[in-house]
Amino acid sequence: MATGAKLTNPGLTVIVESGDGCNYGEGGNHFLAAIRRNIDVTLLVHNNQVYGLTKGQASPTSEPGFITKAQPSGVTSVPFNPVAVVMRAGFVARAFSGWEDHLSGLIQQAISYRGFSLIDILQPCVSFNKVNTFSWYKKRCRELPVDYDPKNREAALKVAEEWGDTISIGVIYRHDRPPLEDNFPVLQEGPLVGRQVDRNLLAKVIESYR
Ligand SMILES: Cc1ncc(C[n+]2csc(CCOP(=O)(O)OP(=O)(O)O)c2C)c(N)n1
Ligand SMILES: [Mg+2]
Repeated sequence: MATGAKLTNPGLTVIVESGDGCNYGEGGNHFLAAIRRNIDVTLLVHNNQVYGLTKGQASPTSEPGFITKAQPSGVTSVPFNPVAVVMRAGFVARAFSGWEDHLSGLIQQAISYRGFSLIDILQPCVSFNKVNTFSWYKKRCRELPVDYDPKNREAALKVAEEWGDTISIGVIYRHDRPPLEDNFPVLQEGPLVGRQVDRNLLAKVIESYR
């Protein structure tokens, strides 16, 4: 829906909000397509490392060994690393919901970036995740140093892979690449939303399917 809205009316600022399960699990195919296309939308993922709404099944970002009603012997799959995957697009940040001012600064940067931007926001699920709690994240989250260069892809991959006693927070990778809208031939004559529909032509198309 976000891709459709942006392509029809590129003047819109499009922000998508969703969970780790919805984005990296159920909607994973859309997520990968958006990265590859580099559509100019901002994706905010509320990553609590669990399917919360459906009452606590493991999500693609759940920790190995995480025990749930659906995974009683613990998760055995390797967790998905969204931050490392998005490096095919252009703007990827990791945030912590406990640092509101820092997070709002990241959201501003992501919105002004032209192309696909992801902020993976680490945040607790107080009902169904008793492992990755507020204090668990608080103990580990560290802001990236001021001299960190988000254009350095190799360094960014290392930071993205880091997931243990320290989890880096901030803009991990940023590189400029033309967004999908710039390369979409039909948009070169202006946004679709402002164009008139040729009713006669439309009637002919519909007629051809009868
Ligand atoms: C395609 C599809 N599959 C399954 C569901 C059922 N469903 C609704 S919410 C949800 C879990 C969402 O988890 P997450 O995105 O992590 O959000 P949270 O509740 O943790 O914030 C599922 C499986 C759905 N809505 N759509
Ligand atoms: Mg979730």
